[in-house]
Amino acid sequence: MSLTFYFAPNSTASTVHWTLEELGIPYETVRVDLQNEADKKAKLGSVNPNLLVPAVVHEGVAIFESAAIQIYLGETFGVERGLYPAPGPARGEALKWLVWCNVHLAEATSRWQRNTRAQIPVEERSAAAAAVARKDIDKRLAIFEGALADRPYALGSKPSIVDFHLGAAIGWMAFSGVAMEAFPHARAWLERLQSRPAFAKLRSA
Ligand SMILES: N[C@@H](CCC(=O)N[C@@H](CS)C(=O)NCC(=O)O)C(=O)O
Repeated sequence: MSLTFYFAPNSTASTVHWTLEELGIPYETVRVDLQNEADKKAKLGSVNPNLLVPAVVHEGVAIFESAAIQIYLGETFGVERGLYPAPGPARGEALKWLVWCNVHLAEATSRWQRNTRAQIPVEERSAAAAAVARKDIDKRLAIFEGALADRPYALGSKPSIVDFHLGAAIGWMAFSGVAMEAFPHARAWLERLQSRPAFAKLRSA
């Protein structure tokens, strides 16, 4: 089995990194310097034409887009390890949250970043757009907060790849200054997840 993981620390790749650590499968890493165009082209050029991390190459096949990678890892390795549901309604719920995270939650997050990050030229940023995006993040976090009202993890009583994916994304948001006080269930969920040994491994990568 050969699996190579292309990543940068503190990036969207942390979603997949968390899953790989929790699965406990062997993998090699290629660390990409996202500030260095030549490094991105050299390492990602043949793997992800978007030149973005994460990407994986499994048995010679390149897969990009974090949600697609999580679904693939879940189906291939996660079901037998109890970290991803077998086909059926629970699988549907897993897919729902993975896609929601990347399409709906990430949309507001990237709008917020786009209008606040110091790397973006000031004339291309809008304080008004940033404020709208920030409110949208809270509205979307409230949806996940509601889902956690009767369960400790996204799919029920046990943690799954869905939690590692959302945990990395929402953990990054909290780290970037999104206050979690209004979302007590999500905050407690995040604390539970971040106490896992796999999370410590991401932080030292
Ligand atoms: N939709 C993609 C987003 C990936 C993405 O935006 N990755 C960022 C890091 S957080 C990246 O590689 N950026 C490099 C660049 O913009 O040059 C996914 O979920 O995999």
